[in-house]
Amino acid sequence: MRKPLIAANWKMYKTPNESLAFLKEFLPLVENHERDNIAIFPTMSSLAYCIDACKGSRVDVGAQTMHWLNEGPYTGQTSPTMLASIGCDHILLGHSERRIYANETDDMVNWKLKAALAHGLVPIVCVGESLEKRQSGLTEAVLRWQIACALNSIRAEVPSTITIAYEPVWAIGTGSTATPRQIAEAHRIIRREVAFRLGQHCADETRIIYGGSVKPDNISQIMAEPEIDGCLVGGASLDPKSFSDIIHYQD
Ligand code: G2H
Repeated sequence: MRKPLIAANWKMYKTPNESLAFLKEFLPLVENHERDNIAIFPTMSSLAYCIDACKGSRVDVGAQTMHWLNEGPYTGQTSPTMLASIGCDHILLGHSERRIYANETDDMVNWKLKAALAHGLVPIVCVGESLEKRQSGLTEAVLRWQIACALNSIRAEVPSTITIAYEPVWAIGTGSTATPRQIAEAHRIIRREVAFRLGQHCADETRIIYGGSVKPDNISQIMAEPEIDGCLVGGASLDPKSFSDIIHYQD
C-alpha cells in the first residue's frame, strides 16, 4: 500500500526567519495528521534550521538539489554526504526549473539518483513534458525517455524508496492544472515504464505524485484518482494555512 506524500517545494522563497515563522504556525496544524506523509523542501540556507525545527514532528525535510559526488572543487554545490550529515532525509531531483535554468541533464539526474540511494536519501525524481511536446503528441515518449534515463542501471528495491513526481512543464506556476484524467494517464505511462525497468513489484510500490498549480480548491479532485499518490506543491505551499488546507483535503 502506497502512503500518499504531500510535499512543499519552496523554490527560491523564504529566508531562514521566514521559514521558521512558517513552521511555527504550520506544525501545530498537522501534528495529528496521519493519512499522508508530509515533507517540505526549503532553500539551502534554511535547510538546517528547518530540520531542527521539524525534529519530533510528522514533517520530513529535504533539499531541492545536490551534486552527485561526495566532495570536490565544485563551487556552489552541496553533496549527498553533507546533506545526510545534517539530518536531511529527502532530495528533489530533476525539477524542470533545474533542467531549464541550471542545464541539468537526464544523465545528471541518473547520477544524482544513484548517489541519493547510496546515501539513504529518499529521492523524488521530477519528470514532465513541455507544452510543445504535448501538442506534438510526444507526452508518452518524453515521459518514457526521462524515466528510462533516470533509472538507468539502477537495481529494483522493494519496498521502493523512489518517488516520481509528474510535473507537466505547462502546468507549473501557470495556474493551468492538468486535469485529473490527464494526470492519471501520465501516471499509468510512468508506472508501466518503471515496471519495464525495475519489475512490476517495484513499480507497484513506487509512489507517483503530481505537481503543477495544486491548490486547496483542486487537491480533492486530483487525489480522487487512485493512480495519484500525492502532490508536490509550489506557490500554494508558501502560506501555512493554504498548505495545511491542501494536506487536510476532503477524501
Ligand atoms: C511545480 C510546483 C511545485 P507550482 O513546480 O514543484 O509548483 O505549484 O507553483 O506550480
